Order: sequence, then C-alpha cells, then structure tokens
Amino acid sequence: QSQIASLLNSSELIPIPEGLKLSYGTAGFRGDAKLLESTVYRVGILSALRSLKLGSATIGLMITASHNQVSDNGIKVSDPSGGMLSQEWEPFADQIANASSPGELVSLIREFVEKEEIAIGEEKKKKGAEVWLGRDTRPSGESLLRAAEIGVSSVLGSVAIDMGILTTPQLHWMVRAKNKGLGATENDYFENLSTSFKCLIDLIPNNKVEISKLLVDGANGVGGQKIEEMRGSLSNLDLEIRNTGREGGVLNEGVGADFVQKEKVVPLGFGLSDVGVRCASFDGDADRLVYFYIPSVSSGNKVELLDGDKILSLFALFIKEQLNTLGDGDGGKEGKKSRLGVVQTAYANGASTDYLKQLGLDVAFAKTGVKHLHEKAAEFDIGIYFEANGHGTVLFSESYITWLVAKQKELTQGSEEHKAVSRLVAVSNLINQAVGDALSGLLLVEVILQHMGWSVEKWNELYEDLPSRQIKVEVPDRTAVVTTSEETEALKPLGIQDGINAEIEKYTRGRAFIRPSGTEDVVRVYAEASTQEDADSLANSVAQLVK
Ligand code: 16G
Ligand code: ZN
Repeated sequence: QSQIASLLNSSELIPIPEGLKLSYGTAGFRGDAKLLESTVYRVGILSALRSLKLGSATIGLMITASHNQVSDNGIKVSDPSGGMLSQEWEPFADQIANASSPGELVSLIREFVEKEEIAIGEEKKKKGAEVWLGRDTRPSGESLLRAAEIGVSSVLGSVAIDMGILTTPQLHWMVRAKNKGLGATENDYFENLSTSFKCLIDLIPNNKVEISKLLVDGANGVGGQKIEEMRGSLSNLDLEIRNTGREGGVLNEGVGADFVQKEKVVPLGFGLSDVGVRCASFDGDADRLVYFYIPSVSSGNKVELLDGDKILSLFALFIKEQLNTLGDGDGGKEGKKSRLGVVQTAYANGASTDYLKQLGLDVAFAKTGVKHLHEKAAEFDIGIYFEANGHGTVLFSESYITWLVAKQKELTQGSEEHKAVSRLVAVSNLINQAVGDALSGLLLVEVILQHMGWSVEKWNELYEDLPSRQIKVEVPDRTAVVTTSEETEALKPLGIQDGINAEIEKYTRGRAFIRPSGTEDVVRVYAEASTQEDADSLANSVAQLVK
C-alpha cells in the first residue's frame, strides 16, 4: 500500500506535458529537454524494477541525446551486462512514458509488476534495486538526473547512485564491471584502457615507430574532456584535443562524428593548417568515432572520411593477422578454428563488404541500431560490428577469452604465437565489451596504425568507397514501409521492391534500399553506384517510388 502511495505522490509532482507522445525507439527516449522530466522520472521507476527483476543487479541509466542538438536530451537504460535494455521491456517503457495521469501510470506499473512477478520491498532484509546514473555535458542533464533519482527512489528500498558526468560507453562499461564483481570506478576504466593500450604498444614488432600527431574533435561534449583526463597515462600518443566545450563552441554544432560523417566537411576548429594530419571525431556522448583528414590545400573544406566501415576493416585485418600467426583455421597448429565474424548494416559501403569478404571473412548483416548488431556479433568467438556512422566494437565470447588466457600461459614467452595471443587478450581488455566506445576505439586504431607503420592515407587505401547518397522522404505514414530483417529489401508496400530493382538495374555497381527511420518520422533512402552522379540519380528515382 505504501508503495502505491509513494508512486502516486512522486508522479503527481512530475506531471507529463500535455500531448507528449514518445517511443523508446532504437536508442531510448529523446526529445526537447524541457519536456522530458516526467519521462526520465518514469524510466527511473522502470530501471529500479528491472534491477529487482534481475536479483538486484546494478542497472545503468544514461541521460544523453548523443549527437542531437544541445537543447534536446534523452534517456536510455543499460542492462546488467552493460548492453542495451532487453527489447522485451521496451513496450512497457513506451506504456509508462506515455501514461497520461498518475492513476494510469500506477495501474500500468501494478499490472506489469504482477505479470513479471517482481517482488518489491517485501522482506526488510532483502537487497533492493540499485541504479547507477550518468549524464553527458548538456546543461539540462543535472535537473533531469534529479528526476531520475526521484523515480528510482519511489520504488521502495531502491538506491540511485549519481556517477556524475560520463560518456555513454563509460557508464555501460562500469555497470558491466560492477555486475561481474570487478573494479568499476571511472579510474578503473581509465586504468584498464591505458594498461591494455601500453601492452599492445609493447607488442609492436621492432618497436621503433614514429609517432605522428593526432587531432581529436570532441564535439564540444564529454568525450574530449575524458580523453584529456587520461592523456597523462597514455604514452606513445601525440594528442591535440579540440572542441572540448571549453573553447566556447556549442555541443554538436558544426562539430563531431555525426556532422563529419554526414557532411564530409571539416568540423569547426579545424582548417587548412591541418592538411594531411590524422584527425578523429567523437559524437556528443562519445559512443561514435570516425577519422578524417584534409587531403590538400586545394580541397577546401572537404575531407577524406574514414568511417565505421573503414575502422571495422582495420580491426578485422589486425585480428585476422593474429589468428593467422596462431595457425588458425582447419587443422591449425593450435588446434582451434576460431569463429571470427563481422557484422554490418545495409548502410555499409559495398566496397567495404567486398573487401571484408576478400579477406575471407564471414560477413553478417543486421538491422540498423546497435542492439541488433551487438546481438549478432555475440554469436561469434570474436565478433566485430560497426555501423558506417562510427558506432561499433569487438566482442570476445567468454569461452574464447578463457581459451586465449589458457593458451597465453601455455605458449613459450617471446614466441610469435605467444605475442599473437597476448595481442588478442589485450584487445579484449582495451575495446569496450559493453557498447561501442569512441575512446577505446580510438586507442585501438592508433595502436594498429603504429603496429602496421601506416599513415592515415595508407589506411584509407584499404579500399575506395563507392559513391553513395542518402535522402529522407517525408511520408504520411512511415510504417507503410516494411523491410526484411536485414533491411536490404522492402516487403511492403507491395511491388515497390520490383520498382527499386528495376532502377538498380540501370546502374553499374548500383545498390539501393529503403527503410523507415527508427528515430524520425521519415523513410530513408540509400543508394550507391560507381559514380556520384549515378548514386544521386538512383537515390532520387527510388525516392520518387516512395512518395
Ligand atoms: C540510433 C542508433 C544508431 C542508428 C540510428 C539510426 C543506437 C545507440 N543508436 O541513433 O545506431 O544508426 O539510430 O537512426 O542504437 P534512424 O533509424 O533514424 O535511421
Ligand atoms: Zn552517441
């Protein structure tokens, strides 16, 4: 009874704005920060329930709107594994976020708690829920975090712990570490990264690399600040960090990974004095990473972009090299065939997919959205996944890590096989196992480039991107478009795929698809072909079919 009173009281304090309609979507709730207090409060309740459901495991709650404008904010939940909230709970998230009155909210919660058999505050001795809260640098974050705390605390016996300003991947990493019983502070995170980075540096063959400058664009968000904090513990890197948010720039405005990847132009704060220098861009909450460089003084503000596909290709190449050294494969010396797989989405540039296949890799496709790629990648011993937009990581299965660590003990120190195994173990420690992480991704790119002795231009030459074009089409009802699970073909409206195929036929190396956006009320069109004119024209004619 007092539980119900507690929920009613708090929800009356934080009413839902009239007419607000939200969907958990691909990456949590997002919108104008001014409207989100009730949403965040309600997700606070949900995360406490989630913790109770899972035996009081720690749940994470991140307040961020990633690459969106500074006046927006959002909230997403990390499950105890550090991964995204289980999709089974998304409908409940939608229901409670949209409940129009405290009464409706409380009855939805009661129903759900009963159905899921969640025990709230029954025995005094039993451990309650634990929720760790993080936020990015948005000014609205602090008050929204308070609303989330009220939500968590309104579930009796629950504790909310404010972890302060963090990148999204830091919070996911910390939640995962906590539930594994490992050191889970921000310092543990930094130490883990710098130690495994150093380990990989020490394993570079004939370790006399020339270190060239790396320029980082922090998107005026949290990522630049965090890498600045840890730079003291990173040897072998010549870092210059710009757009930290302290130079007066605005979060995500003309800066950051989303901007650079979509516009293919230099972010603010970069210019012709940086020609030829290797540059990396984070997004606002540092879960996306892309690289770029300005090829020549005459290229104006255009950049050469090295997107998620290129990062994926570099990682795949390096890992494959280690597996080859291990004599991996059928009848390999070490007697184990490791299942290395890569996961892309329909947006992956066709040239990258060709390149990966030509490396002999198993390429799988998943629906857009990190949770879908992550799930597929987890099916392999080593699964590398990336979206072209720069979100991705490398997953190592528990059993494979156990095997690697045993091998590392068994093999002769100093042998090539021992070094290869040690590199793989270090990669598994360096790269965030919970979600894509711009900081850990950057460190892995940097050490691989040093290992290969490559410049950014050399890396870019792995393959040449096919020209592509993306457009969005406003439609009355985007749900009219239904695609196959890999989003490469449209099943509905009936017959539209035949029309798209007929257009594709007209172009050399033509490829195109349509999909309903998961974050905006539009249908997206993607096309690629052997020339930019052809890619543009294919995209336009497919868009006509959608209209
Ligand atoms: C979200 C997803 C991102 C995806 C994008 C697609 C996460 C953390 N983020 O931002 O991975 O690329 O949505 O947006 O999953 P769209 O559905 O509007 O094209
Ligand atoms: Zn992000």
